[in-house]
Amino acid sequence: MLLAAVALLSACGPRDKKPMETPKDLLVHRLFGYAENGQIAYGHQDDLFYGHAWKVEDWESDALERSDVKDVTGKYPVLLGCDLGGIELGAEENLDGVPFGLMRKAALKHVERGGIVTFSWHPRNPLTGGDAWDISSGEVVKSVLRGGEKEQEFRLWLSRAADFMESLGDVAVIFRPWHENLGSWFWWGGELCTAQEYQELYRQTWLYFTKERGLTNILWCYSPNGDVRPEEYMSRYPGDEFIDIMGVDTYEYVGNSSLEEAGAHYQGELRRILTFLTAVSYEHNKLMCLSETGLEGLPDPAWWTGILDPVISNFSISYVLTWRNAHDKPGHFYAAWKGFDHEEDMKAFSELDNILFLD
Ligand code: BMA
Repeated sequence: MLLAAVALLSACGPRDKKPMETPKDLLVHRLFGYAENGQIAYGHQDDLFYGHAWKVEDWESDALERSDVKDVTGKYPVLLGCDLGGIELGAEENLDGVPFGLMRKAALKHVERGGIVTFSWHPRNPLTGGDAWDISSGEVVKSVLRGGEKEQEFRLWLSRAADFMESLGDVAVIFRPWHENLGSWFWWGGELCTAQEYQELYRQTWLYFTKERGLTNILWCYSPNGDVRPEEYMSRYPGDEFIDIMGVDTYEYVGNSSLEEAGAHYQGELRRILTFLTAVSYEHNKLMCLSETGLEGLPDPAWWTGILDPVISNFSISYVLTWRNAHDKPGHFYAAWKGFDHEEDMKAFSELDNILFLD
C-alpha cells in the first residue's frame, strides 16, 4: 500500500501544480517529500519549554537548548508542538504556564535549527467563561458564529491568535484549531454543536486569518479524534479549500487491561484509522499526519519500536507527534527523559531509517 500511495502521490502531488514560491509551498513540499520517501518526522509537544521535572526559568536569556527528547536521543524532534490556549484572553502565558514570549522565541529558534512548528489551541469557553473542557452548554459554537451573541468578542479572540501568528513573520507553521471534534469533551465537540455549526466555526476561523488578516503562511490541519468509525471522520470536514493536512489524534490507554491487550487494541485502531486516512487524503490530495498520539507514562518498555513504529511505518504519514512531558505532574509524559527506565527504546526509535529527528 505504501508503495502504491507513494507512486500516486509522486504522480500528482500538489507540488506539481504550482511553482514553489511561498514558505507555505515549501513546507507542503517538504512534508509531501517525507511521505513520498517513506519517512516520518517525529514531533513532541512543548519540547523546548519544559520536560520531566525541569522547565525554562528565564526565557529571555535561555538559549533553549534543553529538551527531554534531545537528552535521550541526542537529537531534537523535527516538530515542536505548541498550544495557544489563553492567547484569546490576552494572557501572558498559555494554559500550561508557557509564556507566549517564550513560545515565539522557541518557535523561531526551532525553525532556524531546521525544525517545523505546529500549533494546537485550547481556548476558553467564550459563553460560560469556563475552560475548553467546559461542556455545560450546547450553545457555545452557535454563540460565536455570525449573528451570535458572542460574535464580536470571539473576533477579538481570533484577532489575538492571529496577532501571534503574524508575529512569526513569513515562517510557515501548521495550525490545527478545533481538534478532537468528534468526541464531546471540548465545547466544539460532536454533541455540542451540529456538523454545520462546526464547519462554520472552522471556516470562520480560516476566513478571518486568511482573508481578513492576509496570513498565508499557515497550513491548516483537520485533526479529529481517531476513536470513531472511519465514516465519521469526514462528517464535519470543513472542505478542501480550508484544509491542507488531514490528521488524527489517537492514544493508547491501558486502564484495567494488560499492556499486551492495550498495545494490540491501539495498534488495531491506529491501523484502521490510518488505512481510512490514506484513502481519503489521497482522494482529496492532502497531506496526512498522526497529529497527536502516545502512551501516558510509557509503561510499555518497547512502545516506540514494538507498538508505534510497526504500524506507522506502513503508512505515508508525514509526521507523528507525541504529547507533552509535564514538568509538574510526574506521571504525565509521552516521550522518554534522561534517567527514565525505558529510555533506550525511544533512542532505538530515533535511530530507525524511516523516522526523522533533527540532526
Ligand atoms: C492535555 C493535558 C493537560 C493540558 C492540555 C493542554 O492533554 O496535557 O494537562 O493542559 O492537554 O496542553
